[in-house]
Amino acid sequence: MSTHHTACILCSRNCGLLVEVENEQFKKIKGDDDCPSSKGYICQKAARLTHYQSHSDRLTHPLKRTSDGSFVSISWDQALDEIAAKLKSIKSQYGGKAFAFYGGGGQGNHLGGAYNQQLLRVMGSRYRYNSLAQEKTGDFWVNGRMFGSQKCHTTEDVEHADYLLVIGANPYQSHGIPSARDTLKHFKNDPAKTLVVVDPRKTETAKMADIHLQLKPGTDAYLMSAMLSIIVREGLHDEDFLRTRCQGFDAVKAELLKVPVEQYVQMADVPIEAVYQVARGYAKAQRGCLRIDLGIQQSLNSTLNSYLEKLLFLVTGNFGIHGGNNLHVGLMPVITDSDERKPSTVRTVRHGMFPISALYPPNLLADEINHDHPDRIRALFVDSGNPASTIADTGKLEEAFKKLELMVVVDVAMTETARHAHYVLPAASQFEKTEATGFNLEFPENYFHLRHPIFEPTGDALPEAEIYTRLLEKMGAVPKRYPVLSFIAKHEPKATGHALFMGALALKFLKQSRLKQAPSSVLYRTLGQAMGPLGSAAFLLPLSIVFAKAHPAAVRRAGVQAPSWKLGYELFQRILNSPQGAVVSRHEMDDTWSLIAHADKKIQLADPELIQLLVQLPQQHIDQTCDRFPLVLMAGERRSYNAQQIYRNPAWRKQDPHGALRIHPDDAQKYGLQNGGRAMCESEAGRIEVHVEVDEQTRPGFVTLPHGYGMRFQDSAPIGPQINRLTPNTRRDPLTHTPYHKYVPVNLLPIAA
Ligand SMILES: Nc1nc2c(c(=O)[nH]1)N[C@H]1C(S)=C(S)[C@@H](COP(=O)(O)OP(=O)(O)OC[C@H]3O[C@@H](n4cnc5c(=O)[nH]c(N)nc54)[C@H](O)[C@@H]3O)O[C@H]1N2
Ligand SMILES: Nc1nc2c(c(=O)[nH]1)N[C@H]1C(S)=C(S)[C@@H](COP(=O)(O)OP(=O)(O)OC[C@H]3O[C@@H](n4cnc5c(=O)[nH]c(N)nc54)[C@H](O)[C@@H]3O)O[C@H]1N2
Ligand code: SF4
Ligand SMILES: [Mo]
Repeated sequence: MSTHHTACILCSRNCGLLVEVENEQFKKIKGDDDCPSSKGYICQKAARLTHYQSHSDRLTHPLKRTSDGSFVSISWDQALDEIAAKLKSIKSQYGGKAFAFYGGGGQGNHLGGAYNQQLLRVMGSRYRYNSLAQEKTGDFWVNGRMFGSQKCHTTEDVEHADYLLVIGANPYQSHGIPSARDTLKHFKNDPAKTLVVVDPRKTETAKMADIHLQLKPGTDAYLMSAMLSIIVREGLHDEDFLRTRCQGFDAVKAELLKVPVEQYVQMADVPIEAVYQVARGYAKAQRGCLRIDLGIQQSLNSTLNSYLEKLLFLVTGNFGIHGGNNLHVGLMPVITDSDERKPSTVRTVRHGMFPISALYPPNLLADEINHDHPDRIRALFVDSGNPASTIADTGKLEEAFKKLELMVVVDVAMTETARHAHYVLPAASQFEKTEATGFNLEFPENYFHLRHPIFEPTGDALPEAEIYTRLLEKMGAVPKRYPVLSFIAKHEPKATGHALFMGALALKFLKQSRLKQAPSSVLYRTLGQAMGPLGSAAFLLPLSIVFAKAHPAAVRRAGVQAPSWKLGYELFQRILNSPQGAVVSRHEMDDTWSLIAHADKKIQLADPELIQLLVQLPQQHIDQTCDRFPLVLMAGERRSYNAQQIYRNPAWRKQDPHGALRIHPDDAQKYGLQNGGRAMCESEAGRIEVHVEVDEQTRPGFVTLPHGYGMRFQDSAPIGPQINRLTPNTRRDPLTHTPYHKYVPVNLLPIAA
């Protein structure tokens, strides 16, 4: 028996775990008290990680699809030789635009991203599609305008807040904030703290709240505008903060004063006194904090929602303070900047869509594959995602997949997407390789957790670092050996802290500039080889050096001590030597201002495109239901027993085996439905059968189906609802094309027992 530090890989929190292992199996899983970010916290899902690590649908060998649709096992060499040849022929015939990449990292696996993005570069393509562009790109785009770069991402210091406003999020189930349930309990039990929840359903989080505004779905833009209007009308805005830290408040104020408060609150259908109470309470709070998520990011007016949400914490000055909202740093840059106004912007062929944070919207992927233009997408790599289940309009996507000349899936399990691929490549699981999270979004303290491998890879599975490096070698994009670099990496004394190696590497890139397309693979084959099992993390060395150079005082405050030239190296060593996770920087609150990317270090409140969204609000439809589809479906609710597409074996669930549709008793009666009965749920995109759960907590007119169901297991039929058969890819934000998953007009018809 052995004990290991690792982390849960089911959600972005990546809580630290201490696991006992026996006979290549998890024996015991508990929260790791030594993990500096989660400090022992876990939720009920982590103890079942065996359902991810070892199950019968794990991929064990590279597979190739045959003409009759079945798969045969082939060797790695055959698979990668054939894929390399096909990629090269597609590139030479059609150019880089014919290639797209989907996914590239999930809830806990972000090292692979450093390797797979090299393939895009080598193919000469910019088309990275990723789930973040199903939720967060509206937010990133607004950040670009307000803070000067899409890299400027805001976070929330929930734990130290005394007034927490949660809009469109259910952290009790979905987490996303540190130690969510404990933190919420503090709010519930501490009379000095106030919790407000804005949600059409009385969720587990709403039940703990002092005030719950059970608004009409899709009306948050009206509610937030009304709150902002009340705040400026009553002079509750933070004059001092707005003058010293922001630009453009007067223009915003002029628009907010025009808001018809009563009318907007009526549209949201919540009590007006409660809205005044919340607007005043939040504005006057010492430490007011705002937490938002998919409820406003995947519903009507989502980009405007992202703007209004930020105005709420900026206008009230709840920014750059303990217990407020803040900008943050990060060692591994998951969010990048791609300002579409730059001439170098590459747009998609069919929709002319630009990238946001270098990501293209999944909502458009099927259309960009399935059309007649010679520059359409012809080859697709999918890694760490299951788009056949998770992108809007599954039916359209399945049609599009048939048009691909090459489709390759890299996954740990046989997914719904993999079933459509020409080649399926088995990745080592996140407990069988070195891995790390990229979602370290904390401020003022930031962490990094490099997890060490615990098990041997299953069958022939390989880590992504090895898969992509081998593929690039076979494509002739990188050499296999680097004798000089490897020699230096192996023999460099500790005293020079990899400085000689970095110097030699820079020289190599200077001489052979095409290697700059694949720096992670070069590091992996040289320094990585000298690092043993942690070799795929070699690319963290230059990132650590850059990070230490940018934030030397914060890195030193975190306890890393070394002269400036060696600080990055020491930080790298700390990361390698901290299997329980490491603190990498400790900032001072005032560092927030230096993180703003605008040259004047001020926040731009009144970008004309943002103001325009606000001005246009009165022209938007507040109700998109109709006689044919009279109910609003939230397609994709986080519950106790869903975890993305990660746990495939249904045996992990203690309840809700069917992933039932929740409906208010009055609606159940109206539509002739019974608790435990079945119904046909239909939308303009498709229809699926669902199980009915009558639920007092949801708002009449609003029904919910869970995220994270609809997978097949051991060749079974789909288990639970395949929600994206119901979501049309046309219902989306007009600017960013993020889907309205939380607002799908549907109808329900009873199915006789
Ligand atoms: N258990 C579990 N946890 C998860 C995941 C999982 O699969 N399972 N997935 C993870 C991922 S990838 C993400 S992105 C997060 C998402 O986390 P959340 O966004 O917190 O989760 P959701 O349940 O999708 O939606 C949040 C809330 O939005 C509400 N809502 C729906 N429509 C509206 C509306 O019009 N206005 C408002 N104000 N609220 C509305 C819903 O009732 C719901 O309570 O969860 C993460 N955590
Ligand atoms: N209707 C509707 N659709 C939604 C949502 C919704 O609320 N409603 N939510 C959206 C959101 S917020 C998100 S984040 C997406 C999530 O959807 P996806 O982006 O598709 O991601 P996951 O469901 O997390 O799937 C992760 C995949 O990675 C695989 N995997 C796990 N570990 C590894 C590894 O180490 N290497 C490799 N190569 N693969 C691995 C798993 O087997 C699984 O197939 O769904 C989106 N889709
Ligand atoms: S599911 Fe999320 S909150 Fe729960 S233990 Fe895993 S990482 Fe932590
Ligand atoms: Mo997500």
